[in-house]
Amino acid sequence: MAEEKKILFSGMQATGNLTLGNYLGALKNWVSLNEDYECYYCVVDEHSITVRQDPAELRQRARALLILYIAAGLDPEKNCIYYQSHVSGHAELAWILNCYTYMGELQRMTQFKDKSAKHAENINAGLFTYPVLMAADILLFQADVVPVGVDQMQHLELTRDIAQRFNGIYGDVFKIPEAYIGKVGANIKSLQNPTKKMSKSDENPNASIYLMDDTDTIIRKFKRAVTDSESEVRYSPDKPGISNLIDIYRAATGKTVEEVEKEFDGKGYGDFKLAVGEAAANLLKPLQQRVAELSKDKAYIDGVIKNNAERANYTASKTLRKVQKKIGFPERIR
Ligand code: ATP
Ligand code: LTN
Repeated sequence: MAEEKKILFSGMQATGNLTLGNYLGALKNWVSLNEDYECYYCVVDEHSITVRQDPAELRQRARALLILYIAAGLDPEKNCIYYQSHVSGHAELAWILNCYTYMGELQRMTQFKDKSAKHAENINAGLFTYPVLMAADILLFQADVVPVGVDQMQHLELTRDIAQRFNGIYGDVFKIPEAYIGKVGANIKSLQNPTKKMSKSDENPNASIYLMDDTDTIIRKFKRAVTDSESEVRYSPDKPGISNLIDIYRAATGKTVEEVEKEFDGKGYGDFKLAVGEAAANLLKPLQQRVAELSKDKAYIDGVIKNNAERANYTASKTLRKVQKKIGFPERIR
């Protein structure tokens, strides 16, 4: 009998427009993982409301993100792609786990400190307990591995602590998840400040390439990318701007650093920036076309949403029932 696949869970927030960094660093690398793992990719819309959202915009962005998952190549027959808000187990388990998480642990979370400084007018309890909802996401599916960026490692550590604490009291209820360290995805930097990562919440639109940017915009942004005062296309720690552009070019074309350096030997930054812009635009064009096609096929997307929510609910409820029983909630009468 075939060995059962390990479980992988990840999620993205539907806030802001996804960038080339999100694509090259995460989404693009997720596509082949379903060969080795049973994969769950959630649009974490419940996390989004920790910051005030416009309802129509949230609904539209959540759907756009779900479509983008599929357009990037995640086959919804082979990957469970769904909205967090369609599986009530997330919120139910989060409540339970809240009672097994200490204030002190949450006070230490750097994302909470950053976000509460940024949204000083709305430091709500949800923002504080955000990591507990994330722990619930992961533990609900008994995930073995979780692909996350370094900024989320602290939340994953907390998830492990909560799971171990719970298991210590009630026996082996939760699988203890690990960070997924696969083939390391590209780490893309801001075009305006190449020592900072490219981020969808950057206030300067020239700092990020958005996945839906058109070719002219992409080329213009690369033209304006901050580099150095030399003119040699060479990969080096003291040339963060050019090194970032080389990384993007490599990721888009599959070439090696040596090949790129050779290709632009004797040419200036102008030629190189144009080539990177064209390569990035060519990489994104098929993705954009696929998004446009899928967006028109309402019946197909609605079908995916319905079927995958059912699948996710089925799996989630198994863990939830087990947890409820362990902690002493009364049995359901059928
Ligand atoms: P925000 O600006 O709202 O914090 P973000 O753009 O940093 O968002 P996240 O939602 O935190 O993105 O991350 C989604 C996924 O994309 C994560 O797996 C993260 O590691 C990856 N990712 C984000 N930015 C980059 C980047 N510049 N390079 C590589 N991977 C990235
Ligand atoms: N907090 C994450 C998004 C997220 C997530 C998750 C990632 C929510 N739940 C579960 C992995 C697993 C972020 O902001 N990138």
